[in-house]
Amino acid sequence: MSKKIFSGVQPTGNLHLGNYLGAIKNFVDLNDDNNNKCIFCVVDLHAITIKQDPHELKNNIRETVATFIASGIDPKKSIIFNQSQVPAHAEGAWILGCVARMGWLNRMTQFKEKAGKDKEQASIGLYSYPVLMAADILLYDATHVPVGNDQKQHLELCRDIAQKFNNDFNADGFLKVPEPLIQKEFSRIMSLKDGSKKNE
Ligand code: LTN
Repeated sequence: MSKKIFSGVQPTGNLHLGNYLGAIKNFVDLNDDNNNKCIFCVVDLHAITIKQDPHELKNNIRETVATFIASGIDPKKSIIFNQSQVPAHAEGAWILGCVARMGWLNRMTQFKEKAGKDKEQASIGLYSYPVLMAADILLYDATHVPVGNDQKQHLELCRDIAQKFNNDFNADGFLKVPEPLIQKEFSRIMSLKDGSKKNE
């Protein structure tokens, strides 16, 4: 069965060997498999959940796409695009935000880590980040989403949202419930500056 694969990548800049081995190389393999239809989305709306310099962000978006192409993702075969250029992502996130429950989002461990001690000062965007991620995936009827450990919980939430939506509106199968593609675990590539840490 052919797979429709969706993945989002944050335009963080400073891409390094760890990113290549951890994610991009995997994307190239997925791109090369003729059974797959791949969509790679540079998620700038996710990036602005924490403060960004607009010029740097613009550069980072281009750098991310350039790295994809240089690494072997074929833009004629796979779709590479910029999230904020498609308004349906933000619109979908709003609608799904009315389906997702506070209790579900309160359990997201990444928010707890990123928000730190002072949750009152975290942006609402950072809190609802996984809802936007669900919109990304569900908009395209993706069948599979490559996930590393850090995104498993977010994909699980996306599945819950899709199921609740279909249930609430009595529309079985309207939103496709995506499956995880568990990424092969790569060795941790340690920083050359400090061998006890990973590059971020
Ligand atoms: N949250 C992900 C990026 C991301 C994503 C997505 C991944 C945004 N939307 C949709 C898969 C599918 C991250 O930080 N790696």
